[in-house]
Amino acid sequence: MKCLFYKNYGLKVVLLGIVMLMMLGSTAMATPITRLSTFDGWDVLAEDSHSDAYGGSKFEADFLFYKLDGEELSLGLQTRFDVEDGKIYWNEKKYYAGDLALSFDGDTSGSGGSGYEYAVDFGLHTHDYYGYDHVSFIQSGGNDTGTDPQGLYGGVTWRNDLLHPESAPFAMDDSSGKITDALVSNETNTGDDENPLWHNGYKTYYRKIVLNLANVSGVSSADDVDVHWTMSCGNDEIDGHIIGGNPVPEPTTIALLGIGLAGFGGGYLRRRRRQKKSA
Ligand SMILES: [Ca+2]
Ligand SMILES: [Ca+2]
Ligand SMILES: [Ca+2]
Repeated sequence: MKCLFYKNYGLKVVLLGIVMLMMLGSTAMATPITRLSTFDGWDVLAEDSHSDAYGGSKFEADFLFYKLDGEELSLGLQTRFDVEDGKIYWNEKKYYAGDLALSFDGDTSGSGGSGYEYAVDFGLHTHDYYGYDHVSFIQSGGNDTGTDPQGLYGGVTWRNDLLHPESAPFAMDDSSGKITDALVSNETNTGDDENPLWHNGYKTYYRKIVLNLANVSGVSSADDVDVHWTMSCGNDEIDGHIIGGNPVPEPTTIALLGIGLAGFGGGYLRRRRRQKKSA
């Protein structure tokens, strides 16, 4: 939802009219992205914009879901990026899925995603943006293997060879080690259509993990949980935040509402902000 704030009430009616027309337009053009039926019964942790990825649909992160049952935390990612085998080939270049970044202390500040001290590795083979360098915490002969065993890792540092650095953190570069399995599920069948990868006209993929928070030192279900995910270019990202078992919508600044409107609004356009929705 786009919100505008004006000082000049003389222009208010005119600008509100324009905004309403834009909203009607975006509604008419909206893509019918809804939750996969495999996430029926889960809560929405974050619903990202369904049309904000650089490079288009193949890079769209759409939803994070969660379930909290005592100390057992389930997290789900729904994205049109291929997180089944973890890579796509597009425009003569390969792109790779990142790891799921987690923080349990309510603080995600710090450069390069250093506020995310934990990662769930999907066990995928990961490269940097240019596709030259493997990315993993397991070093072999001085070279990354590119693949870590799936699971929850602590003491994580991040590798951020991103085209869009604002999407950091990307992939686990180092770690104090694997804490526990995370029971990754990436069944091909999305449960929605006859062709299992298709959902409402788009190829759609998902990953599910289950963590027992009792395995994470000093963490309980009542604590803050921050979740972040992106891919090797950073073309899109998604962020979720749970406090005391409830999701918190997080505002994110958008680049520009539109050159035309920005020009028209001029000095009256004080602030542009996108509020990430939590349905
Ligand atoms: Ca998106
Ligand atoms: Ca943190
Ligand atoms: Ca990895």
